[in-house]
Amino acid sequence: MATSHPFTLLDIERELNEEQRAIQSVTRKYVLDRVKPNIAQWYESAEIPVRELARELGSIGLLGMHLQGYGCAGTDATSYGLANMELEAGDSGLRSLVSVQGSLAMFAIYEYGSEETKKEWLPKMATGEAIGCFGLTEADHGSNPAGMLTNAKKDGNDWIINGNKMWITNGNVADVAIIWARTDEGIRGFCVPTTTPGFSANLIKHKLSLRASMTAELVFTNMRVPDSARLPGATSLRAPLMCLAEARFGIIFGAVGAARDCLEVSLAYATTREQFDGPISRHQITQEKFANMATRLNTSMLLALHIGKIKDDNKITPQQISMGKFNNVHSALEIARDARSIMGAAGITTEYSVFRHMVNLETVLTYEGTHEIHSLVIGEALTGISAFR
Ligand code: TGC
Ligand code: FAD
Repeated sequence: MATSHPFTLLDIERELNEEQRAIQSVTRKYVLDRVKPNIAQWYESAEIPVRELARELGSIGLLGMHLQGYGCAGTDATSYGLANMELEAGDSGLRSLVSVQGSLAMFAIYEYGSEETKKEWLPKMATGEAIGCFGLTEADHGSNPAGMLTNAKKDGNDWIINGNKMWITNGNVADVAIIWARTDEGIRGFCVPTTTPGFSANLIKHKLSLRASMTAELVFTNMRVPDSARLPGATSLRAPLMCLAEARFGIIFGAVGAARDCLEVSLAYATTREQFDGPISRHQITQEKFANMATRLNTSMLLALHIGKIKDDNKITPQQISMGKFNNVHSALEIARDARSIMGAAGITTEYSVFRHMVNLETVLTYEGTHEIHSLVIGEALTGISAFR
């Protein structure tokens, strides 16, 4: 018996309502038509048409889709998760584009910005006309953003910002940057047009993972911004960490998408690839790999949907999100590695998606809180002891 879809075994799709299925199906079609035929070339050349894609993703309502008003679609969290899943089945870089735009940059403005800032930026970010980036990480402060050195000093009604941010997705193509900086009163967020004098961005080259995504260093040199650029609702490190919780939620589903694609591709390959006078799918070791992969995949999907339901009930905690990312990204990597091994030499090329997903997932394991950081969040929840320091 061959199953056409890895989720058929547990009939997981019965968990979804009509609207969620519709959003998933529109996103899946977009990925099939627009991303799958081009992604290998974008990945190899490390050039992705971010502006074009942003407009297309905006036109199908995927940018900031879980936010209400200001041109955003206002869907439930689970639908947003499912869209992330389909996007990441295409490539983690595409999901990153949508995560950074909607969950980090737009969410920061939506949750913490003034009404004026929201009206100025959110509608054009929802259509993809304007691209946002989110600058939290610094070269020496990745897992520990509380140690950031980028600083903002008050000067009359303005702020002068100095410092650097590192590893910033779309930093070199963004129209607007959300910048987190230390002030005399604590950590604050600023919404800064990238045309502001003193702002510059340098593309980070030679990445071997997430090549279909731009990553940049941001440099701020005596960058003067008015007090209206400050996000008034953001009054401590809690604000950027709340944004991260939004984006991590999308990754919980996204990782399932990358893993699903690996399983589908390797399953199709194994049923047609012959060795020792028959398909390699008949070998017990290969079947055990598929059993592990499918079980991990379905478990991850159930976890994602469970966390989606809690988020839709507005009861989600950071610890629950950490457990979702901790499990689902790690499982996706295991699935990708098994898929790669099943495909032998063919598995290492860009002709198939599995190696690309596998190396992308190495980044996904690191960004939005490393696997170790999430294990410590869960450990703290269980023991009551913080082991970060
Ligand atoms: P700590 O003292 O624990 O917390 C400070 C305040 O924040 C609150 N909080 C959270 N709120 C929401 N969500 C969370 N996950 C939260 N974690 C903590 C906390 O309650 C407290 O609030 P308050 O009101 O009491 O002040 O902070 P800490 O300095 O000890 O750090 C804790 C730690 C290590 C968990 C945190 O620093 C952390 O998560 N580090 C990882 C950094 C990280 O994930 N960076 C990601 C950068 S963005 C990115 O990678 C984008 S990738 C592109 C893409 O998504 O595709
Ligand atoms: P480090 O923090 O130096 O960690 C190195 C190792 O030490 C890891 O294994 C880590 O788990 C471990 N470690 C650290 N502290 C502890 C501890 N207390 N206990 C146990 N182990 C620990 N950031 C942004 O702000 N915006 C973006 O748009 C963005 N996009 C990114 C895109 C890409 C492609 C990449 C690769 C990164 C991006 N990041 C972004 C940065 C990302 O969030 C950081 O890389 C991540 O938070 C880890 O920081 P680090 O790389 O400095 O690693």
